[in-house]
Amino acid sequence: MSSIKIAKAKRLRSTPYTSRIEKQGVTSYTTYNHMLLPAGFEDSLEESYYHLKEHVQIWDVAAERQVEISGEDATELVQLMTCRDLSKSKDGRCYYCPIIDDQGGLINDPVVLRLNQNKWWLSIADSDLILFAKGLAIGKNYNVKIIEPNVDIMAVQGPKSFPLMEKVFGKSITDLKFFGFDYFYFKGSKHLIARSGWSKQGGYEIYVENTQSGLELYDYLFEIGKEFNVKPGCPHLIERIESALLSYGNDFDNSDNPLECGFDKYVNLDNEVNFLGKEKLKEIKLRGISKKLMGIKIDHSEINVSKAIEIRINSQRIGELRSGVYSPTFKQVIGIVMIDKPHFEIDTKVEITLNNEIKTGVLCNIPFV
Ligand code: THG
Repeated sequence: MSSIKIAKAKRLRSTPYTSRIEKQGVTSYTTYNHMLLPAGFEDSLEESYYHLKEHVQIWDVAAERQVEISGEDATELVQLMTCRDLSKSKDGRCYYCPIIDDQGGLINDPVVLRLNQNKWWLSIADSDLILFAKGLAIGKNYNVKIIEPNVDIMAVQGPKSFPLMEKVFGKSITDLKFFGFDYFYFKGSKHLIARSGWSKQGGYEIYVENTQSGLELYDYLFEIGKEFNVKPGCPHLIERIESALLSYGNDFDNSDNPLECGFDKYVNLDNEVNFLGKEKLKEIKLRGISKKLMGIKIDHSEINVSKAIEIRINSQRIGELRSGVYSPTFKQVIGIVMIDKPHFEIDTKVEITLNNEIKTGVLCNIPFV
């Protein structure tokens, strides 16, 4: 593969951690919310995969930007944008929420944090949710304030994140439940920390507001993390596909609805909660979906996906592959595919052309087992 430099600019924002990860050997970036998101370090993809599954990594995920919605109509606006019922939500909890438009098309899939009744953070995937929120607020004449606050997330991921974080913040941090958050002190500065992160290896996300203290904490985690074999890392292609953590813009986008993407458990159509696209989703549910996001396993040892790749049966297109990687665990290529009706049945045999050769794949459910 050729390696081409990325041209930095103000528009392509750096993070407070950028200078540190560049000293630590970052080798590639992607962009996310108009910001740099590290995509690899000096270790190979497989080395970092095993490291993440056994030890602990610190990730610069500041590109997961916050959309802060506050004011007396904040809750109504947040609920208007998501098909997940937030009526029983609680302060100090995170909620994974599909954000949809009036047609039921997905706009984003943030982790939503309820700071309090009148203040929410939407920790967004890669689309300009803030513009959608502002447009709705203007149209609805809501009394809300919508900003992107200075919050730069640092994730601590991997099984040894638990002893590492306990060493820094004390025993109480291990009481945090999955998708709960609370405030913890580091050398006198308060930090919001959630038990969450874009891996299934366990860990935390530190929502750094006090940059100075956050950078000290970053350095400290590496200093005292030596005994846990801490390394810098980033969201991991193999791990996230195996774990079926979906990526907006890759696996789904505005042309897909939450029922097609398997987000059924975050779709509440049976009560009085008011959100955009609700009637549309009811219609779709009644009629049945016309395509479905699934997994695929392909007998092959490598793949590089930079655009959708056609999936066929007897040379007829029946869908497309949207993400894929060689999995050292399954010892084959695994991928995320969108498959048209009526072909979205598990164990269906399909064809895909990789490196000019026709390969055989089998459809399966996600997460992969
Ligand atoms: N953390 C934070 N912000 C984020 C992400 C994150 N913003 C962008 C992106 N990631 C949003 N996408 C996801 C996708 C999946 C999950 C979180 C964010 C996730 N899902 C769990 C699962 O699938 O098992 C749990 C969901 C649930 O049931 O509540 O964690 O990673 N801050």
